[in-house]
Amino acid sequence: MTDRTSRTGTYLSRRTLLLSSGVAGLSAVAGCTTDDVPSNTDGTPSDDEAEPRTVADHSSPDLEKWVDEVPRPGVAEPAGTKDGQPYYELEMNEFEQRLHSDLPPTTVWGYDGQFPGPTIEAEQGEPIYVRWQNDLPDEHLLPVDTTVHEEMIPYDIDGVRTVTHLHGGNVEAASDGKAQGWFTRDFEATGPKFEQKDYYYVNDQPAATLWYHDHAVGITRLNVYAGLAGFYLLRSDHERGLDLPDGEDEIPLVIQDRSLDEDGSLFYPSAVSEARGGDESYPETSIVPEFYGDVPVVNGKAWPRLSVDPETYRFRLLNGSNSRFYDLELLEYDETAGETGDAGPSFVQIGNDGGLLSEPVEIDGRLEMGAGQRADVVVDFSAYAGETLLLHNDAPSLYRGSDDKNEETKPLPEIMLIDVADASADGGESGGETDAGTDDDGGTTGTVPDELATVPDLPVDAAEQHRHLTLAAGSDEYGRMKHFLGNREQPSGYALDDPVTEEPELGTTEIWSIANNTGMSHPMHLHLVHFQVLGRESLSDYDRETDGVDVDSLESPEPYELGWNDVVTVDPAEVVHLVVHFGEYEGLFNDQTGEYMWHCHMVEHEDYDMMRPFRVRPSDDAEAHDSEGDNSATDSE
Ligand SMILES: [Cu+2]
Repeated sequence: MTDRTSRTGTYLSRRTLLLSSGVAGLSAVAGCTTDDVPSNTDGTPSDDEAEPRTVADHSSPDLEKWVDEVPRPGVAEPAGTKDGQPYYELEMNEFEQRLHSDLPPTTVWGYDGQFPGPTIEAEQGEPIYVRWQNDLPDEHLLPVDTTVHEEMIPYDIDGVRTVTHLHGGNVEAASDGKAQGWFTRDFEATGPKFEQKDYYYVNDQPAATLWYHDHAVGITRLNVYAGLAGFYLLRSDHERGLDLPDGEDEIPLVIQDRSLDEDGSLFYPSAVSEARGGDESYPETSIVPEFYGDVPVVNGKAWPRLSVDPETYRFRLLNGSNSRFYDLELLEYDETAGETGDAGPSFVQIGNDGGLLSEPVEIDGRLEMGAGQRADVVVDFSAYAGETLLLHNDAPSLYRGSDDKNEETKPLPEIMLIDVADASADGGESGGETDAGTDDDGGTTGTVPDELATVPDLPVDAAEQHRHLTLAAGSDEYGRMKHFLGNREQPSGYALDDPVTEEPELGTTEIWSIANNTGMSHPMHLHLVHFQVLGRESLSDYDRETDGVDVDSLESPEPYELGWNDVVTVDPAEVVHLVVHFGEYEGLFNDQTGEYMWHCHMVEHEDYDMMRPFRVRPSDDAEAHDSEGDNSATDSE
């Protein structure tokens, strides 16, 4: 009762505060239902002083499911050449796009008028240049919390800060798209780490499903949510030689979750709900701890359906959501009854974040994807002619963490419907296009070869450095939850702008052990490099004072964690051990030095404050050589 009284007092003080500052629309604060929340869409102009809106107060319109066909993202075309290489200009802009047939068009952001942005088709060994142009309006589409990194962000400048990161790109530091390398429209203002307008992607790494997305410090969550993301498919002769499904049978699918208003506009919360700790002490417009939308959006369509023939397809799956985990499986589905049945065709995983696996892996059960992760999978629909399947997700929002029961973090089970055409309709619908695949003798993997690529093991014993890293939770001056990255020397974590603490040497192999001291799972991402997952152990078994890992004693990586990864999920109270090589390795990847980032890929966490730089320093040999040069120059003076 005491608590109840004090909460009432909280509401009153909040109400008083808002009234005195002349802000209308208090029902969200007073915890009323959705019906009572004034809509921005009732004809009154909405402006900066719109009422705070939390996820708990909001429900998206009740849309009919499985109406629209999943579109394919467009393909980017070079604008010309630069230094003899293809040169792209991709413009970030604001436009309207229909996310569902029954909704008015939604104002979104994208690249070249597309959400998701056009796919860049790149070729191994053929570098390209990209100029990421910012042509966005002066004002952000979504509510901006100006307390996030206010010490380093000039929130009063005109224009929206953006910077595009090629996720999974083994690229030079100046083209990495780091958080503080932002720029506004026409490069009018630039961040302290901005270096150049044209990014150079050397494409000297295995063929892989990469993607590009915004990375501007403090507002990445908002820029990505508004739509700034797209695919970057790196291909190679080797991959083509595998004769995997291609053309119409290769489909990139980016899975996102959004919340929408009745007028079709994107909803993103401007305040933290009470259930997540929000109270009157929080800033007027506040970053939220995580974001979970109630509408699945695949390639920019809400509740979509995908029509396939009863044959083998290649799906390039990308979790492009802000915070949400997915645990995916195809289930038989009775569309009339709205009921799921038995398991459908399994995912046969052929590639991971950083390229092809050594051999196909049939996923027995669910395929897990944290934010930012890709899964290159093959699915054989030949036994499901005429059937309907559901792409089903059973991951709770906070995943294997705590506090996953409150209303705003509810799961999103239904993602996409798949209609498998009748076998008899195949010839008519495909317009005479036929696929090879008559030589299927590989059992469950259909036309997929037994050997896909050479993925050398990184030798753990050769690791020259063992980094003991931490994920930590804390709070800010307003009492809001905040996450940090730390290490053995400072387990409670560092600020983004504290001096660089992780400085691997080019040409060396390291072990990165990431210990999760928080109450929820985090998908951890390293820029520049791809790593291999050695395994997991519980925090209680982990000795952070001792270097070296006994791999045999660890819980093995999941089947979908084999090969080259750039994101790995670390659960609460566990340690994940990675082995990573910095620089070229057995003809794979390339040498780069300089500053990059590592961070949680839940973008709400990345913004606040789960992101740190690391710096790859030149090899000691090179440094010795450089200092010799310096000395001789000094001598000659
Ligand atoms: Cu996180």
